[in-house]
Amino acid sequence: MAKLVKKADVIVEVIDIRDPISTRSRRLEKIVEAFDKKLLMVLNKADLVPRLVAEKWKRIIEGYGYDVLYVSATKRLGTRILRGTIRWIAESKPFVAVVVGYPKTGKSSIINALRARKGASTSPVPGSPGYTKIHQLYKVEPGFYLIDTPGTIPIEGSWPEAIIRGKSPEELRDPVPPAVALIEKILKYNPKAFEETYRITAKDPYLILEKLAKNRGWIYKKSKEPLIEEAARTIIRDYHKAKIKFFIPPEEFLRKIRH
Ligand SMILES: Nc1nc2c(ncn2[C@@H]2O[C@H](COP(=O)(O)OP(=O)(O)OP(=O)(O)O)[C@@H](O)[C@H]2O)c(=O)[nH]1
Ligand SMILES: [Mg+2]
Repeated sequence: MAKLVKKADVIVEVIDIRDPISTRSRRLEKIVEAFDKKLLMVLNKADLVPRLVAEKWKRIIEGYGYDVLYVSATKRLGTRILRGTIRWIAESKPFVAVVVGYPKTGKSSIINALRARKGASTSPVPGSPGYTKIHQLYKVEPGFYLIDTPGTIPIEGSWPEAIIRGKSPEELRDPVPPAVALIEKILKYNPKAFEETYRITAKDPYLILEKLAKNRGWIYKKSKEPLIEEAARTIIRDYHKAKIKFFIPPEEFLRKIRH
């Protein structure tokens, strides 16, 4: 990561706006500061939160002295401004901006959105949909280059983000505990999240997993018990795919740091 930062003129850190504090990397930011590079923070998936919430998060992070934008890569909101801001921060051409961030925050989607005018192909690694595995250089326009990176920054702290972003859901040996923690977190901030996404009204995480498994027909052949592991993987996957709506209220963060 340090090598990559050293090579870049601008570092674009992609953060999931539903939970900016646990999806930003202080470690990355420190490396960027150590090399005295320019950093732009991009709060992505802004289509999933109310505009006012996006504005508040932007202001909070700006308060720490960073340049911040919020965008929706997939809905192409704010992406023109993003392109202009990267150009502006880089100051002169040619330049290379490297797009980094935790897995599944939407780095590749952002690059696609920035290159949209070219209508270019989107998948840098054929045969591995969704999972960026190599560093890939893209040209946005003459003199404006972007590097996509796999989500390989060491994931700091917080449970369950560290687990669910550390590996793909398929690779998790026991996906149930992190899924339960994720469900609890989501329910805390949006009690209707699972009703909205799966029409499941239950409020207990295990019941939600059971219901989802039953609804989808995932049951152990012999015991007829619901296959909650599969449901757990699905919820983690759908959370990454931004199918589950919730957000951490900025006010809660402000209250916490005041105490
Ligand atoms: N709703 C919504 N979904 C998004 C947005 N950006 C990305 N996604 C979804 O989030 C998931 C992950 O996006 P990617 O662009 O593959 O994320 P990434 O950071 O490149 O992932 P890795 O390369 O695996 O680390 C995909 O299912 C995207 O469709 C957004 O702005 N809004
Ligand atoms: Mg990617």
